[in-house]
Amino acid sequence: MEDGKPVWAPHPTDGFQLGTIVDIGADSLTIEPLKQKGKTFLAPVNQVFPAEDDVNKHVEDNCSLMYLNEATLLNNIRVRYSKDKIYTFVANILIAVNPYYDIPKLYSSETIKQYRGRSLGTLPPHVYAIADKAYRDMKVLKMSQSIVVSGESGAGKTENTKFTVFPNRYLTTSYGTGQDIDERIVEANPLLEAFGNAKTVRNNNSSRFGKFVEIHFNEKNAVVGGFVSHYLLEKSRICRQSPEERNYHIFYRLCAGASEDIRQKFHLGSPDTFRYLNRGCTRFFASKDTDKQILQNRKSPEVQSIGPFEGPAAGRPRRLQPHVRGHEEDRVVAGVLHLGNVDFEEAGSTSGGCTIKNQSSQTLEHCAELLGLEEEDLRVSLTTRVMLTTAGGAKGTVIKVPLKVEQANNARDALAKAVYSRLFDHVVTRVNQCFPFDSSANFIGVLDIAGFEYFEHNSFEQFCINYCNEKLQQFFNERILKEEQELYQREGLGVNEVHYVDNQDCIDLVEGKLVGILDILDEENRLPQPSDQHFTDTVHSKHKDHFRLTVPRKSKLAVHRNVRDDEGFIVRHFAGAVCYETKNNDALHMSLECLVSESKDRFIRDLFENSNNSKDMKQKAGKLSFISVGNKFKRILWIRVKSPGMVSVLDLMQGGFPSRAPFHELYNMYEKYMPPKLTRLDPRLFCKALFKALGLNENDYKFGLTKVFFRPGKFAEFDQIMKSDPDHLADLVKKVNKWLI
Ligand code: AD9
Ligand code: MG
Repeated sequence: MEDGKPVWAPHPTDGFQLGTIVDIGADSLTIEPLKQKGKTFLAPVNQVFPAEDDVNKHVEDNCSLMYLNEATLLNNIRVRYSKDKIYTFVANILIAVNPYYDIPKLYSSETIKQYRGRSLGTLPPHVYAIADKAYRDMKVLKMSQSIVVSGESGAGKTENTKFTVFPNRYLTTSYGTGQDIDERIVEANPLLEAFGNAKTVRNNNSSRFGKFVEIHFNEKNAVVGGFVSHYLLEKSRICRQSPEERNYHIFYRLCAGASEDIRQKFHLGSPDTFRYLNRGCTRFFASKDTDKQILQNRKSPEVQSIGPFEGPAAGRPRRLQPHVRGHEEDRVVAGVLHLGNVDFEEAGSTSGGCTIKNQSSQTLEHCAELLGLEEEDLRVSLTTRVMLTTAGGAKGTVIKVPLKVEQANNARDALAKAVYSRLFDHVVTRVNQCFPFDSSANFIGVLDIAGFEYFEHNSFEQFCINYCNEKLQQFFNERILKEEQELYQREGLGVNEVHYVDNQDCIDLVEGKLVGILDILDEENRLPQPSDQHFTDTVHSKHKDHFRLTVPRKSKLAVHRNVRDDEGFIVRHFAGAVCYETKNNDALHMSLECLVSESKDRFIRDLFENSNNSKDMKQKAGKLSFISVGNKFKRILWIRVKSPGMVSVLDLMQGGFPSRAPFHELYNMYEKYMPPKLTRLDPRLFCKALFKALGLNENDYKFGLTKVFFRPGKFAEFDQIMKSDPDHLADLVKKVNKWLI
């Protein structure tokens, strides 16, 4: 970095701040902010980055920045954001910033038309440009394509997914067949969101499940149908939410939006009367469309639609008419609410067990009625656990073990979680019945899955999400690497190697055969008496000195709960270290599972019979695993919004030639400094002559077919030389002339 040149330095409170280096220490630099002269601060050497000459200028592709680094990238995005330009490329990756308001015309049908059939980079960055590339690649390569949307909560993943695949949105509008598939997909989405989205502190409509939406096309590349797969619904939310968060939308919509008839039939009251709602936030949000509708009409479109599954377009013939039967889904939702109100107290006897509190007896009755169970069976199954004993040689004797109050609370919650998550599986299956297709040639899939999560308490749910992100990151790295290498090859650069640090060791730690955490967990479950503690010990003993794994310190785990200091582990992910607790209270006792799967109610029975994922889904996606999703990504385009991933991509690109500029652009930029003899050359020769004359180090740049590629920071150095003082420039011109002769 040159003396006096502006740099970006990390500021304790203000992200990156523009300043100049005023002193250089052993491993830190003293920075004087441009805006506050004299108020210096210290910054680590490796986190100070050179700034562009004009920090107010912005570019559509970050790769055309002269200095491409974390700070210039963020600044470019910030400058664009301030002008309502929320999309920016980094090569083939699209970065989206959430504007939190509707930018006029950004998603209009004119805009859709503009992007149709246009190559990436010919129009300003947009999610439509990515969608169109996916479509054109599918058409040309005759291969299914996938778009991965990732980022932290509230970043805009789901909105961008919707702009891509849903009606009046890109793919179905541009390439639909004129049938009403597009509309059906859009009608089904609110239903999915009602059961799978919730208000959190970060997003009033946060998706608490991951989804892979496929839009299927026929041989003629016209839309024929769709399919949604879902992953990892957040189950803990069903029973408990933090004070400012809510349960899934459907609970509130049912309480406030159901007809009087249904309210009475299902014994519904206000959200404040239910334990599964009243420990979180029970407010409705006038700003949210659906909540507003509930408040105004006391009618919720989702509640209307879940019964006969007709919704806003009721009356229109459907290609497939899901069988009509009452308000089953509402009934199960209500059943879960009543289940949550069942309270236990210590039994007076010496058994050490518990009984259901007297005042809960009506609740129990309602719950049993709604879930099609015998009240007495439910009572017994909630307060005892069936065990198979081999003691005393009496093989296979069934005994009932009384549960303590805490254990019964856990059993009740485990049942609620199991019932609701099965219901969610069912909702997804019903949604899929709305846009069936007989056969399809290819699909375009969009993966909308939660980004890296790190809470105060992290459980298996976070572990799965973070593992998934770790896999995506690796896939992402490989993809970018491959794309960079392909570009270098296309441009004839003769460079194949890009050096980068990968995260394979972290992935091995999770999914390694036998010794991986997932296999250890499976193995534990096969033991006659599996235990959290034994599982945790095995994980630690199998990975004693693993760089990615450590034993948590007491203080980390035992904050609010009575947790032993060794009941967990810390995994060092690409995006940061996370401490996971291994205590599991979610296990559904066999007796409870048997009870519900033998319910008198056909609907409930079916939920449990058709096990976790619908048959449809099993056939389509194979065993539900990240790998099967991962394998679907034949060609990948990415929409990224989160910084740890972005930083790691930058690191990766820095190993190659991250900055690039087409010959004609360089020509236009420097033409005015050069003699006519040179400017008469075509842009490629012009650049060649110029570079030769400048005597630039050939390791710092490469000439491709259409562009010049630069090593990190070298584009800017070249620019500095070009814009240096007049004497130097005159010298340069002489050199160029000489070289041309
Ligand atoms: V979460 O991980 O599911 O919690 P997402 O999906 O990343 O999260 P979402 O798409 O739900 O975030 O966006 C949050 C809110 O931001 C939306 O409800 C919109 O109100 C708002 N948003 C996001 N993107 C846009 C946009 N391109 N234009 C306008 C937007 N508003
Ligand atoms: Mg979302």
